Amino acid sequence: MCRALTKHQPALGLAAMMMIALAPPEVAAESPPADSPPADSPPADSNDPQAAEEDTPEPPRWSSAGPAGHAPLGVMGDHTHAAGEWMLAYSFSRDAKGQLLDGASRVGVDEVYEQFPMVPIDMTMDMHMGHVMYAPTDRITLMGMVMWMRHRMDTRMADSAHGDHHDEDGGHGDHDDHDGHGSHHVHPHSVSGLADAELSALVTIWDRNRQRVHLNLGVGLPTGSIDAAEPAMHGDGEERLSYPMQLGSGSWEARPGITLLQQTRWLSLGAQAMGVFRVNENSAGYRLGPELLTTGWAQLRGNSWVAPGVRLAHSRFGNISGADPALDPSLSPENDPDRQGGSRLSAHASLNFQVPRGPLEGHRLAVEWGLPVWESLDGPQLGGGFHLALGWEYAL
Ligand SMILES: [Cu+2]
Repeated sequence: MCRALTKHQPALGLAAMMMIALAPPEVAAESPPADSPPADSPPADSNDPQAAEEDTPEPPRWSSAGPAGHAPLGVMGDHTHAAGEWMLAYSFSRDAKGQLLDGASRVGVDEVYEQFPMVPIDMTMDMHMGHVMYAPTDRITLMGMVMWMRHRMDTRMADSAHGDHHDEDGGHGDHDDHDGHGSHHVHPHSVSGLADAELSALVTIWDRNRQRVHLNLGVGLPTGSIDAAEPAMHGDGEERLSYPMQLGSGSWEARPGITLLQQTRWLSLGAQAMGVFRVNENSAGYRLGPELLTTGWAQLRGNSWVAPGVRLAHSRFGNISGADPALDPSLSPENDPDRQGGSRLSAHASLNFQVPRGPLEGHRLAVEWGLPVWESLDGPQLGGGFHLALGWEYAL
């Protein structure tokens, strides 16, 4: 993990700069560098809220209370808990993709169908996630996440056979000679099951002046399947589904990150940078590329029931190293290890609700909706679409 962190030092440097940008000048001057190792115990002054509270009428510490105390739903590991607190959460999310991109340019299905006998047209990823947090101390919060996913994809393929439409008429892309209806059809694929689970520790390294910084030290567990298949369309046996359809990475993963939080009277602000690094090659002979996710958000405080927010998220994901021998890259771009990477900037709008009193006091509901605003993909690859998430959270 240390090597991974060093490799992505620019991202952590960016995160540290964002933290300094968020901080008032006099505080920035005395801020420790973001990568300094956590001390054995928090500084005495930040550990004694009463002493600090006497200086200023407003609570000087960052607080997770209220609907803006949790980030927009799409940010994981955004907040920590006080010693002894548990949190249970469930969320459902849907990510849809429906546009073929090559680089930043859109490409038509017909165009890609001239190169590949099987072309992805759209994809839907549904996720049900259960999520537990527990804080053994004020400084450390532990988190576990379990996910169940369903992936669906529609592909255009030749009517004649799986991957041999060129042979039918003896020419490349000669389906255009037909009237466009007889030569191909849309075939739905679907797979569901457990995805990769995550265990992580959130370690607070800075907590004063309504600013908080914590490290996200996560491990991804290879609980999701990487050999999902469907019955072969011609002949007996099964055909393995493409890389994006698989539910897991098959590798152990290091997921280091850093989260910066700040509150003002009217705003809750945050930024997070996180990496996903696959440590080992999986049993199918490949390793998914590294991912680097950075996001920043702002939410309105001031209402005890609801906090609207906006969020920008950037992700950079690498191509696959190695290859699954069961996937033929000439059949579909989804089977090609070198057509999986890219970057994406997306914009999200969110609403967080919390019940401030009564029998349901403390229950939180959240919704987030987002769209990609810029994408560049090693394509042809599916992009576009939307993200929608609904969630419930309860701390006890
Ligand atoms: Cu929590």
